[in-house]
Amino acid sequence: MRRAIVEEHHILSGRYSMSISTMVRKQSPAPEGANAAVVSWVDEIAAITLPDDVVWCDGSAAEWDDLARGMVASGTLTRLNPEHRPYSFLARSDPHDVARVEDRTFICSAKEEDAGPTNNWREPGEMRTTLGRLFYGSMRGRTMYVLPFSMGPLGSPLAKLGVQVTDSPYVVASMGIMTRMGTVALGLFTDATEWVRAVHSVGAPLEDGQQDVAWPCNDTKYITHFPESREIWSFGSAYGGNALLAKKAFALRIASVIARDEGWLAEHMLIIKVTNPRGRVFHVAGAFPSACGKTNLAMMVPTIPGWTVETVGDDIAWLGIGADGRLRAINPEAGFFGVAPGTGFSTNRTAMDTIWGNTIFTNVALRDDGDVWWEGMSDKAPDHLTDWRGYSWTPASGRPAAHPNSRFTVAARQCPSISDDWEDPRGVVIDAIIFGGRRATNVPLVVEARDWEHGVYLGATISSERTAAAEGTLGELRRDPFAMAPFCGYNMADHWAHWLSIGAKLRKTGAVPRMFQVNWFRKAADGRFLWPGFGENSRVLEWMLDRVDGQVPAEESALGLVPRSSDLNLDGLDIADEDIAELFAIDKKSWLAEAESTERFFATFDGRVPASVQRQLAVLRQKLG
Ligand code: GTP
Ligand code: SPV
Ligand code: MN
Repeated sequence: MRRAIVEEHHILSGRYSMSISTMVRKQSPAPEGANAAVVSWVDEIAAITLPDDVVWCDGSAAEWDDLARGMVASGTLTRLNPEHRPYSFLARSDPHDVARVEDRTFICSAKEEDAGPTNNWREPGEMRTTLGRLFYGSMRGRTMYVLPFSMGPLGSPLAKLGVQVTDSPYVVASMGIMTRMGTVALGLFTDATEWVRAVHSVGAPLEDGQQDVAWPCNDTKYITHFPESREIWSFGSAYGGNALLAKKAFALRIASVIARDEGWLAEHMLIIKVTNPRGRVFHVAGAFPSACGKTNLAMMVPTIPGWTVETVGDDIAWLGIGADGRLRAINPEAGFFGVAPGTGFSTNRTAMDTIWGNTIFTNVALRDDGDVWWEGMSDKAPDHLTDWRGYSWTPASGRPAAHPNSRFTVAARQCPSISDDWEDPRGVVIDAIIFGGRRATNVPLVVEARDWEHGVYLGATISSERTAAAEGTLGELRRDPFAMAPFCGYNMADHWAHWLSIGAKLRKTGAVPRMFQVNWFRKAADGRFLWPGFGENSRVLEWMLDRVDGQVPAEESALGLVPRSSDLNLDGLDIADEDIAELFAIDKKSWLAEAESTERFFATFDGRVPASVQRQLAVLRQKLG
């Protein structure tokens, strides 16, 4: 792949005989002792992208400060008022670069069927040609930063190493928060290390003397993955998962393929530690599609007495079977890239306390006092703001002040609810797995799977209303199996088969976690949410974990096991009986239609859906009667 690109650019440039070193104007030497394979890869990429300079990042605070100062000088960042938000910055992106671009995200496996119908596949050779053209000289006039990083606690047997190069200082600063990056990671590379290579360019080379813009990017975008060679090439965007390649591109798309090959799971899941009033500790992993409540559940403050929830991770979990035969999980990330709108002291106090300082905010609104604001931070909007695009804003403006996908980037260690075991190199033992989605209708507040196979069916059939986390039509219902539709690097039906095989192994070791489906987002006919959500979701956690603990019986329904009406703890909650009934209502006609749609969805996999998953659909229809 890399060779193909190197040859391609030589052909394009007509400079076949020119040596690599003469093409990069200036190159800071690699740190002493840097792994030779990493060094030669960095040289190769520099020879393609032709940056003015190459800088190896050490991950130090001084380096971060320098970068931030540079970005303030160049207009990329605005320093927030330190009295309100110390050491914090606001970035305003290009208005066309505000979310993941799923239709520009490609899986370039050798075989098309290995990408499957939920991914955009491109023939690897064809994509190499395209990338060769795009990346040739794409970093001219800019600095190429080299970021060695570890996903997972340094040295954990479950962690994986990667190197990203990028020409965006904003990406460097963000990756410094989101991953364990720099000298500490570089020191872990050996000749035997299998590491992920990630190349990122904003695709905006600068001619000599050309004035830069605050947020360079390119209308042409390619977020490209080569699962077999564990490589990522991302062009044209500096936003979120498009550009922070350790996150979705590596820790999910590439890692899911590594996990399939090695017998573990890379999932779009939060991880929490929950302690019940009897002092029993549980760990729960939960898959919810983008902007459907992972960060909020990960940081929730229970409203019911005696329960505590602590945070292990808010977006990604790597799960494998431990030496003890149990399912164990690590959070491969070191920070949170959290949705700002809707985050306030009444909904997510823990997040508000986490982002007190040392935080990069992107596309939120700026208050006149130099602090930040977004919809949902407080009930009443300030009288005047500067909106996410830099325009003057008042409550009468009739448009959101913060972009709906505006985000905060902050270190996990700043989170007051961070769990003492969040960096346990062995991972935490998972007792329960939750699948959620954003469904105004049909899906009950909570359902327990009858067994692992049924749980896999529940995961496989998640549908959810589209959010602002990706470009697309808001609110449109879409299939998002395991909340992984945009993130599974291989055929989704094979992913279900892989889950079934993990379940079969766990059954042998006698330790199968319970599985549940939840929906915080069911709405009444008048459009309001039926369930108060946020901290009140602890009531649902209580029922689920009492089930795990063998404390309560459950009732059979067509969809799975549901709470007896007396078992869901509603003490102190002001909620109408009719709303509770509506939260658990199962409408036979809608569910038969849902089964119909599931059958059509399964048919898109050309016979690859595992028989056991197909069987669950037949069972559902039979139970609906
Ligand atoms: P990604 O980072 O995109 O993967 O999102 P996420 O799954 O972490 O979602 P997050 O917790 O950031 O929530 C997204 C939006 O849903 C925010 O605006 C939240 O305020 C809102 N939200 C989260 N939990 C609840 C809930 O229980 N009820 C309601 N009504 N809204 C919620
Ligand atoms: C998501 O969209 O699920 C996110 C944000 O967590 S991003 O990192 O942009 O993918
Ligand atoms: Mn996410």
